[in-house]
Amino acid sequence: MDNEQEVAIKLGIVGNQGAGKTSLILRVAEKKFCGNQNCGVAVDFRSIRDYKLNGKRVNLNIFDIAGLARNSDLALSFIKDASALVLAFSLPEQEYYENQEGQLSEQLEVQIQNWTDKIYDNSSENTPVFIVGCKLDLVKDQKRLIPALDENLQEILKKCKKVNIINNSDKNMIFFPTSALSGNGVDKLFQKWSSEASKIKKSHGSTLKTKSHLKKENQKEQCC
Ligand SMILES: Nc1nc2c(ncn2[C@@H]2O[C@H](COP(=O)(O)OP(=O)(O)O)[C@@H](O)[C@H]2O)c(=O)[nH]1
Ligand SMILES: [Mg+2]
Repeated sequence: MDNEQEVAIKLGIVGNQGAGKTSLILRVAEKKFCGNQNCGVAVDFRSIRDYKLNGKRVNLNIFDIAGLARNSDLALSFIKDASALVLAFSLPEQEYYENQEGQLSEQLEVQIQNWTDKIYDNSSENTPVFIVGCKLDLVKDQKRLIPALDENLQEILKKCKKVNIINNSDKNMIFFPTSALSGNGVDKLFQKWSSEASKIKKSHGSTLKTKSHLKKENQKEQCC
């Protein structure tokens, strides 16, 4: 008989609608790419049972928080519940919005700032965050775009609220390029994502407070 307790790991994925979040999850959950699906549901929940992590079997519970729902209380509560988060953005969109001098547009900065604000205000302290570029297969000039994006993201993140970004140490980069179509980079990301989440899972629970919660408490203390 198997006496092993079932371990469930809560993961959250945020990012603008169309970034590629649902496709990323489906690549691992169903080992396939479902092209041209309409994945615009507000909060999508996906459970991956018996996922192999460090030789053990765990269940991954993933909350896919679509761009449209980013201000809803429900979406924010999923950010709070997750033990580790992915912030996804679309790679080919960056290539598309590049200006003639090859500089990347402000549009990525707005996205990253918006989501790091939400994560900072609503996640538990030190929640690991992975920045993930999706749809790598659609990038025409990867050799040029990827290092440029990496540099750009490092600059952008200096201006954002400080969240616990986990670097892509294998590639010496700040972000993880992936393709749900080819599967490139996806397994490695999920291994690291769930592994980081499992490390902080034990201390995860009602005792952990979000930063906005702590801010409110500090304000109360300072008050009369
Ligand atoms: N070529 C390609 N298309 C992708 C990839 N990931 C997502 N897409 C497409 O991009 C669109 C938006 O993806 P979706 O996963 O629904 O994004 P979400 O709104 O962030 O969940 C869909 O038409 C997907 O088929 C990828 O890795 N490669
Ligand atoms: Mg989706």
